[in-house]
Amino acid sequence: MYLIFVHLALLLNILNLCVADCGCQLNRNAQCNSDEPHNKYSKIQNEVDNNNKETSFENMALIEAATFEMGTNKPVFESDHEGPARNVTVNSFYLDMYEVSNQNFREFIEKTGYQTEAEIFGDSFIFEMLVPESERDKYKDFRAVQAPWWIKMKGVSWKHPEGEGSTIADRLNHPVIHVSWNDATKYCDFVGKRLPTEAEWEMACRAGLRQKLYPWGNKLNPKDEHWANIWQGNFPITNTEDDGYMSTAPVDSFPPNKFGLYNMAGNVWEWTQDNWLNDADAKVKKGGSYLCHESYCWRYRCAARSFNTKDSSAGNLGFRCASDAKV
Ligand SMILES: *[C@@H]1O[C@H](CO)[C@@H](O)[C@H](O)[C@H]1NC(C)=O
Ligand SMILES: [Ca+2]
Ligand SMILES: [Ca+2]
Repeated sequence: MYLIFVHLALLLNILNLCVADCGCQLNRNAQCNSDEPHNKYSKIQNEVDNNNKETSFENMALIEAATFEMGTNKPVFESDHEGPARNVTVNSFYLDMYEVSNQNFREFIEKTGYQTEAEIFGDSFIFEMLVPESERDKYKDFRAVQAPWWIKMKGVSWKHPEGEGSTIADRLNHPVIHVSWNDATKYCDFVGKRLPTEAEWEMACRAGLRQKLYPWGNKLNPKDEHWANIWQGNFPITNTEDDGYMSTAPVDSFPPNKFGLYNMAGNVWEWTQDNWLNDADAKVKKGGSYLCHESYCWRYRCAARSFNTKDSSAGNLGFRCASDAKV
């Protein structure tokens, strides 16, 4: 009976991959039942030489070792394995206060000549509303099957977030996007850091609060203010931009949580070190993004989680780095 249950759970999980409704689980090879392995492209060739091992703790928060309740007993998305709540102990570590910005990432590229996977593949996923209306029809065959509001667009990369004509010059303080897990790992390594584990990330998100939904508590809009960059309106048709942003916001927008961390909820999803279930090619991401709305992707909660394959990139997925604290 138990085995049947496990098999059913696995099957449901696989099904979930194929019926993912929200684009939260968008992967480079977003076609289901395709026999193309998502690693059909060769592995990244451009190894980064890290001669910059001295970690700077500037703009990092020291998070003291603690035991915290990870996950929830009231999962919103059962198939995401948000539960059960369990006590997890995490050692002291440092975490970037901000998502890695375009400016940060550009410095890395300038010093290393690194090429991201989106640049090597020649495309990345972009939300349709960010493509000029006059051009959207051109891409009708390039939409993700299960999440047609995602367009796999040529020429999209971290420095051209909406394709060749676009630039990051006007948003250097916004989070870098269109970076894969492999790219994020290379960046963190170069600055003498690493990606956070999921437990570290979630403990940092909760900032000492027990079983609260958001980094600041349970109310989405305390004091009738916006505390995160998410979606307001009717997804995916209208975004009222009530919080001020249709797409990414500067990495220091909105109030920080009690640990001094900005945009743990919303703005861009953030890669973590952990594998998704037993799949070493898929990595856990946390925090939700500017595309999340309670009606279809209520994943800007600390307990929420989703994943992408390591080589995937999209316009709502970034990262921040962590570092061990010397004891
Ligand atoms: C975690 O530990 C605390 C303190 O011992 C306890 O009160 C709480 O019930 C534990 N939570 C879980 C989910 O086991
Ligand atoms: Ca918004
Ligand atoms: Ca975030």
